[in-house]
Amino acid sequence: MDNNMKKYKLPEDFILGAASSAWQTEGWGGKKIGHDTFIDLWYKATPELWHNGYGPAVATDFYNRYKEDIGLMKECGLRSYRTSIDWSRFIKDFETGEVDEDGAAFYDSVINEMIKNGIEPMICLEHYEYPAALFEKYGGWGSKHVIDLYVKYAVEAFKRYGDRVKIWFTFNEPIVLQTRTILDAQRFPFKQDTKLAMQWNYNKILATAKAVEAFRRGNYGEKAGSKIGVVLNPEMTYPRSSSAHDMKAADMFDLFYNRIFMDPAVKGEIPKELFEVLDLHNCLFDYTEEELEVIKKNTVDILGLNLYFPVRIKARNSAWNPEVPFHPSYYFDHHEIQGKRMNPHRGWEIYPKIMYDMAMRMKNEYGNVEWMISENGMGVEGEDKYKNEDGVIQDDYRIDFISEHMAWLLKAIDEGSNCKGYMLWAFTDCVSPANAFKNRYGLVEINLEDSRNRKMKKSGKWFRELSDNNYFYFRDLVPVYK
Ligand code: BGP
Repeated sequence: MDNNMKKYKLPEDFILGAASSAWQTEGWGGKKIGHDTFIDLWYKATPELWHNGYGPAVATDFYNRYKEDIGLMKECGLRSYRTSIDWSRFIKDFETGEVDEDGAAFYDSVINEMIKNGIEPMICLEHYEYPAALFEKYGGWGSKHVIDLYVKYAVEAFKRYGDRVKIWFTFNEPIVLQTRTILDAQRFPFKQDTKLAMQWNYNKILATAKAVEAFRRGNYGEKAGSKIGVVLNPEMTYPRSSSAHDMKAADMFDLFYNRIFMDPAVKGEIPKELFEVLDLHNCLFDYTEEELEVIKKNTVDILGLNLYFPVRIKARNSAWNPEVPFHPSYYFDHHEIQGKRMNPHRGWEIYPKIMYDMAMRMKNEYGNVEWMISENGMGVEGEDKYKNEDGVIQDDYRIDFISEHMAWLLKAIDEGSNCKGYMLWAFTDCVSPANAFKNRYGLVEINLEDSRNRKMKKSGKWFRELSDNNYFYFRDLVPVYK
C-alpha cells in the first residue's frame, strides 16, 4: 500500500447506493405499457437530437431485466437504490387517479425484489416522467389543476408501497425540465417564456408541499417509519471575486437557481427577494396566501442533493438588450477560470470541494437539516478503450472521482453536517437526456453491441469492497484553489 494513502471511514448506517430513474432504464417493455411521458413526446418529436437515436424506447430494458439488475446491485454492494415511479405508467386515468394495475404490479415486483435482496428502495414520484397527455391538455406544470392530479397520483403510490418504502422523494431536480424547455429553449418544445417557467417552478414547490401534507395526513409513513423529501440540484456557486458586483451576481444566480427550491423545501418560505425581483420584471407567478401557508407548514424531512460541478459567476459586463424579455442572466454571467480540472466528455468542471462547501451550507444556513447526496458521478465517453483482456472496463478515473468527492463529504460530516448518505449516479450506464448512451456513468456496463448485456466495471467491484468494509483508501486531501 502506498504510504501516502489515508483511510477514510464511513459513518455507521451510512446510506450507500446508486440512483437512476424509470424513464432512463425501463424502456417501453417491447410493447408500450402505460401512457407516453413528456420525455417520450420530446424523443418522438426530435429523435435526431438524441445521440445515435438512443432514447427512452428501450433504454436499458430494466422493465424486462430488473431481476438480473437487482442481482447485480447486490453484487456491487448497493445498500439502497433510488428509482422513480413512472406516473404515466402507474396511473391509468390521470383525472380520477385510477391506478393501472399492470403498471402498479411492475413496481410492486421491483420493490419486493429489491427488499428480498437486502436493498432499500428509495422512490421518487417524478424524474421528468410527466404525462404527455397533461402537457398536451393543460400545457404542463403551468396549470394548478395538474398539482391536484399529481397529489392524487402520489397518494395512490403511498397507499401501494408506503408499507415498504422508507424514503420518498416528490421530484428529481424540479427546476430542470422547465429551465431547459421553456426558459432556455434548448429542448422541445423550444419555447422562451420566463414568466411561465417561473409558474412551473412555483407549482412544483407547491406540489411538493401538498404531497408532503397528504403523506402526513394519511400517515403513510407510519408503518415503515418513512421520510419524505425532494431531490434538488443546487449548484455550489462561487463568485469570480470578493468585489461587491461579483458577489451580487453570484447571489442572484443563487436566488434563481438554488434558493428558489431549497428555501421553501427546508424553511417553508420562498425568498422575499425572489418575489421582488420577479415582480420588477413582470414575471411573478400566480400565488395565493393560502398556498404560501401550505408551503410554510409542509417542509421536508430529508433533502436529496445532486451535486456534480461548481458554478462560477461574475457580474455582466454587457448591458441587457431591451428587446429581449427578462431572463435571470440579466443579473450575471458565467465565469471561466484558468487551469480548472475538467471532465472533457461532459464539459463539467471537476471540483470535489463542492461536497464540503454544500454540506457546510446545509449545516450553517439550513438548520443542519437531514440530507444526503442523491447523485454524484462521472460520465465518460468511449469506455471501451479502457477494457482489459477480460473485457472489464478499468475505470480508475471513476473510482478516483468517487473517492475524492466522498472524502470531502466525510470531512464535512466530521465537522457536524447532517449528511446521511451518498448515492452514485448511476448503477448501470443508462439513457441520459439528449446524451443518450454517449456518456457512461455506471458501475455496470450496458453493452449496446451485445444485446445490452451487463458487465460489472472495475468500479463495481471497488464499490462492493467499499460497502463490505465501510472504508476506503485515498490520498490526503490537498488545499484547493477558491
Ligand atoms: C442529473 C439527472 C439525471 C442524470 C444526470 C447525468 O441531473 O438527475 O437524470 O441524467 O444528471 O446528467 P447527463 O445525463 O446529462 O450527463
